[in-house]
Amino acid sequence: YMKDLRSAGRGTVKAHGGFNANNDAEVLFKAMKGLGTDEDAILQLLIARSNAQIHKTIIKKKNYLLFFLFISLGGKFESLIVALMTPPIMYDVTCLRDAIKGAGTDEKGLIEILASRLPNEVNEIKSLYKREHNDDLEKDVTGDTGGNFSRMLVVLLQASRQQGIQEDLIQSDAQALLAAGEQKYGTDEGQFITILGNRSNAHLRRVFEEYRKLSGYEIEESIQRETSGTLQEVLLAVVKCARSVPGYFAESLYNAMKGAGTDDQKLIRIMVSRSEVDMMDIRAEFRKRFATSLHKTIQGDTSGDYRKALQLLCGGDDA
Ligand SMILES: *[C@@H]1O[C@H](CO)[C@@H](O)[C@H](O)[C@H]1NC(C)=O
Ligand SMILES: *[C@@H]1O[C@H](CO)[C@@H](O)[C@H](O)[C@H]1NC(C)=O
Ligand SMILES: [Ca+2]
Repeated sequence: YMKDLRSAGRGTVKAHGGFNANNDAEVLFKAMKGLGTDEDAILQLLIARSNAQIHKTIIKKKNYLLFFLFISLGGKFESLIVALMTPPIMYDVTCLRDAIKGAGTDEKGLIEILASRLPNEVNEIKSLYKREHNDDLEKDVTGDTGGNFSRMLVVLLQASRQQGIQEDLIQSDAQALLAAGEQKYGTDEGQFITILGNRSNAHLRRVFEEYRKLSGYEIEESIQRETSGTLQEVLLAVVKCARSVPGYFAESLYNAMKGAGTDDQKLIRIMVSRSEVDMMDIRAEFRKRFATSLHKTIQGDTSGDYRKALQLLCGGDDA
């Protein structure tokens, strides 16, 4: 499916037709060696290549390239370039590892990745995590989180969503959600976890529609009333992804930049991980939901080479 998405051409970063790994390695090497670094040359080249092509280039001059890169760039710009040079599944593994093993736990990072990735991607992430760190991702996640939030993350990690729409379950799922929340004193959180964690996105969209007819509420409103804290956050993320993954990321990008300060970690993570997948759709959703474009928001919130790189990943403005 990921391959389908990539070849559907909804990304802003694409494979370059006249690609030659030797030539690219040469250009990058020249841009990085000597005094100073030609950031512009690095950027222009990296953004005009797919991640797989960047990989073939790096393999050519592996150690030198990374060595020069690390001593040359620094800060947010370096984080972004290193992210661009990392294969997608490896990048997810690195972000998850950082979210768990860094100081404290980055629950928002865990939620973003586990709620939005497809079952087959989650499975690839788990095996690569094991190979890279010789640890079990599920064990690491449960070691760092607790309660029903932890249970929901485990269900997402099990990646056992049913496929398609089960017509005979739509009505009973909507009814079960209503009985577990609005119609109950307290909340049966387990019921929310089971339904939101195990059904396909297409099925969930039908359940939400039925839920609104039954109760008069959007499912988001009920989740907000019936749950709290990180469990609420992960359930809302799953609902938003079921409605629209690009919509979820457009909103996340908006939140990363709105107000004073910027969540650069999140900004980099989303801009890089979606650039080959669905950035065109994210841009369109951003424009639709907010009174401005993603390109202009980046313009106002960042600066220097970092801004230039993010805007290139954005791929253009939307009027
Ligand atoms: C988690 O959900 C279960 C099942 O709904 C419930 O019995 C339990 O009290 C919940 N745990 C917490 C900490 O709220
Ligand atoms: C669904 O989620 C629950 C956790 O609430 C899990 O125990 C169960 O095995 C999952 N799978 C199915 C098919 O319901
Ligand atoms: Ca209730």
